[in-house]
Amino acid sequence: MMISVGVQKLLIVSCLLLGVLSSTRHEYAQGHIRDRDNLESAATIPNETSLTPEFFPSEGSKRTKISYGPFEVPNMNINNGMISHFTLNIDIGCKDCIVTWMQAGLEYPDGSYANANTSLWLHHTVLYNMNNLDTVCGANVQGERFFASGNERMEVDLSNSGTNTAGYFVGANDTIGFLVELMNQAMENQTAVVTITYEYIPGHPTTFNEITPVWLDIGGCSTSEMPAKNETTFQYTSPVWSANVTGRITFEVGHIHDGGTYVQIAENNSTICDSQASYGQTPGYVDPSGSMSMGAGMVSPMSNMGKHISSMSKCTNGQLNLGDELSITAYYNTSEYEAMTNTDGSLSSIMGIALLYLAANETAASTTGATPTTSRAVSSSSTGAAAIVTTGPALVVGVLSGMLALGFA
Ligand SMILES: [Cu+2]
Repeated sequence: MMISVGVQKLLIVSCLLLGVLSSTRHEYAQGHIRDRDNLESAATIPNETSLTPEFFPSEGSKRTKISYGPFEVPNMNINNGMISHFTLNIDIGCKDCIVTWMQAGLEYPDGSYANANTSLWLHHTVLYNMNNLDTVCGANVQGERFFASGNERMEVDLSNSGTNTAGYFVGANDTIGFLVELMNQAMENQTAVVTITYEYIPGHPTTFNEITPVWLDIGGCSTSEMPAKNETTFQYTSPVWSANVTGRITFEVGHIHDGGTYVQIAENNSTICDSQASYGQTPGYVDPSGSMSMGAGMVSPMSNMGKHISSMSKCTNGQLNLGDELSITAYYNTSEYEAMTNTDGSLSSIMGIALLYLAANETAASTTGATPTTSRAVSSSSTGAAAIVTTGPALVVGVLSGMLALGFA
């Protein structure tokens, strides 16, 4: 077995992560991480399928669908059917490339579709660039969270269908972390394969601006989970974040859980985006008949019963300047839409997140062809910034301090 020095370092980090994370049940929900006592590495070699690229063909763009797993997901009577996996250093199809589009999916090992109608949920997946700092939370979270998806599986269309020469740059030596949380609402164990499709341009064309991801969360930098309330309307607002980066917004989308209606993004107290939830738009997002969500013989008081969030609307414009104050508010109406419950019937916690993507240092007036920049956002809260670096033991320190800061004492 060939193990390079670099890989050995990663294995050390990986072991440390796994060792620390598996030692206790805890909540460390930044970036959607929630340990369910079963963190492990997806050891299998990912499967890769080439697809036809949709944007920037003149730049030699490529589209590839990568499968991760398989993951065994326990039945609903074990830990509410939830399981989490964290893998450090996954293959995303390219290095030294500009990623312009991403979308997650969930399948069975035979390639067939898995969703709420088959009682298998892509509860969350998150990608982290371990070599960068998170723009909003700095060293208080691990790495830079540049992609996330709930079961609604929204596309992250960084270039807005090829109308912006912009994308997320992945460096040749960047290490990508992959978190996935899966949920099984069936009485039997199920096996899932997570897919992420990436469209990218090899290299870094000089005409392309680098995208900076901005993760805003009702839990701020300490958690992504808040308690739900039943049969009522309620909302949570995030802490205000003062922008430490300038850029044109190319894409923004919210994430909430069932029971949620929309995520509002405010800039300097004005709404710049309402990301609205839609429910049950396709059969995958409607419970199979005889769902366990209501007992036999009970009549649903809600017409939306058994329907789950199937998409969130996006926004594709806006401008962020240094010092602009950003916040989000997640709105819920659990009278109208059924909130998620645990196996024992108690309410599951909810989330409220918005991901904004900025073409860094670009202004709204200068769209395509703007001067590219390699500057990165440096978080004002990143006192431990230097800890996360590309090589050596410092990476270990950085990851560990990031994890410890998540409060699992
Ligand atoms: Cu969530």
